[in-house]
Amino acid sequence: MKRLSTVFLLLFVTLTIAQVDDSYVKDNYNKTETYITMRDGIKLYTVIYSPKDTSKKYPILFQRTPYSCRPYGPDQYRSKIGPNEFLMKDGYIVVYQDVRGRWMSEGVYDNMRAYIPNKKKDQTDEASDTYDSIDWLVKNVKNNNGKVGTWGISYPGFYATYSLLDAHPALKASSPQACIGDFYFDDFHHNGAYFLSYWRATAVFGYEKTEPVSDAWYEFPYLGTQDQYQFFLDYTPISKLDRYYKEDNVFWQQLKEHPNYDEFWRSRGIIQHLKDIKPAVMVVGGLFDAEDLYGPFETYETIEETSNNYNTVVFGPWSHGDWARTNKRQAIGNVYFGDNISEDYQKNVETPFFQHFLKGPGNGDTGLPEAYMFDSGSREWKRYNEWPPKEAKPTTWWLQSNQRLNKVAEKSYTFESFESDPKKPVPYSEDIKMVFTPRKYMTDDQRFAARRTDVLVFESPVMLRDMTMVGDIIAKLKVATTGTDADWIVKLIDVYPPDAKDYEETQEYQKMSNYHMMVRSEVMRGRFRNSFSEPEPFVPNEKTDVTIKLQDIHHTFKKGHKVQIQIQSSWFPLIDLNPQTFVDNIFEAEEGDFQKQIHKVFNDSSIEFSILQK
Ligand code: PG9
Repeated sequence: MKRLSTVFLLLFVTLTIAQVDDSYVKDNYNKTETYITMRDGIKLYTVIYSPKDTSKKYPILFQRTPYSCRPYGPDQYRSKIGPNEFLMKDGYIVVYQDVRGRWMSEGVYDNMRAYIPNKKKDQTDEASDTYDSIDWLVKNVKNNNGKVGTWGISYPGFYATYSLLDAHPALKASSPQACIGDFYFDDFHHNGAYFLSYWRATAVFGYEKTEPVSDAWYEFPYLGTQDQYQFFLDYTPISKLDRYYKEDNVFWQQLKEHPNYDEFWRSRGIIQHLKDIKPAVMVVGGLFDAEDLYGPFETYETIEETSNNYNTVVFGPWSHGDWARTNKRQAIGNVYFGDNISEDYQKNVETPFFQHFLKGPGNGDTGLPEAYMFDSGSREWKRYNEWPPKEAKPTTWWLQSNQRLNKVAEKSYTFESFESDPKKPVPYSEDIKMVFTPRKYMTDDQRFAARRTDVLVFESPVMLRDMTMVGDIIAKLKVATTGTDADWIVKLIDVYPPDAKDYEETQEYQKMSNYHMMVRSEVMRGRFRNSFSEPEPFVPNEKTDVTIKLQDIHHTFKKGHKVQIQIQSSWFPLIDLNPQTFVDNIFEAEEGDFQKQIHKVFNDSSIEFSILQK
């Protein structure tokens, strides 16, 4: 009986602490709701949380979002505000704003609205909306110290990047995190392949609203199954999905009408505009972020090339947005990376960054490194003076015959071949789950794929010593197909040794012994091999170059592990099916276009990467 009462007491105390945390904002901040008028008269809903202690001045932390500033209403408070709890308790004026055309704001939404350089007086974009908002905030919000920081994860990260363009002079620091750079290379597409796994999410940005709304005006279709592989196979050709998303889903129509990298997508990419950036920037991303990897790496690297501002980068063992959570154990799927990784980052990296530039000297002496990178193989953080490290040594390995991965090119080479059947595509995951957006596959075991006859496996000998791979990876494939179109997927895998121990997170009937951990993966839709805007068919049976860049990694392949490359031509339903017959627009392909084909990968194909020698 005694034990039971102890359990109840513990439960009561825990709940009380949780409630204290939940009321922290209401107890320490005042909430003000207002509309800020933009230069063209459109009013944007803005909510301001100001510290109740008015004895001092505070910087403003500002987030613009398409995902709503909920909860709306004077007496409804968020349980947490700002990038993390340390900053929340350190005291800032925290401001959220519904971007133009979303939720309680007026105006018409435009997905990834294109930036307009040298805007005329009545022209607006997200840069002018941010400028006008910051200008109003610093002039009208009581007790602000005249300094503003912006931050956001994913789409809000895109708006944080946008705040750097035509930046207001009060903007001193910005942290774009998992920031979308370009919807043709982030989220909805990778290198021309449509991410079918995002299909349900199209609803979020598909429907236009005509007046301010405080509740969602869109809904997700009920699909009646969690078996996404079978569901999307049954809805191939992809035009069958029009049954669910009709003409009123504007974004679905745009995706179908723009299969190539045309002006519609190119104009919406923000990377091209990142020049002569003035505010301090700290880009943050997850090494296993399934949604936005291109964006944060390209944002950091482009600003590094084009600007002289304080510009740093942080990549941890995180999937999308993990760094903003407070999970004690940091794990992704079956793979555990360590304890308190996100909290340590929030306390010792993110908070000092904003404190320095918004409350402190702001001279750049933050004590933080240029690049703070987690090694997903050795499970440790490393500090670098540049990214990628200049001491990294370029290396080439070859996809040799009898499926070996080797440092030496063969004198004479042949090819490996496989039959690619659109009726039985290679799954991207073994999970039976209708995802909203993909996540877990980024570290999943790839043995299920290795055992298929339509997946080629090239494997190194057992590593005799640790080898740290840093930066991006370039797969230079030499291929041929009996068809006139094909997708090429390259997966870099860390093969664990037989004695690897399971983690708490390792799922039932899964073993870390010989685990084939996905480290990085990427697709190239073959029609775009020479140009993303001008697709080209393959000439059947003609040896052809297909080069694929895999996004940066920071991973030690430890002694006793092996390096493995897998190559396949479908990845379903992460991406849509390539009919393997060249058609103008795959969104309009018909049943008869989907044909089995034989693909070849020649053994003078190679993988280029960089390593840090011990
Ligand atoms: N980049 C993420 C996303 C965008 C659009 C649809 C679904 C997800 C994000 O903003 O979280």
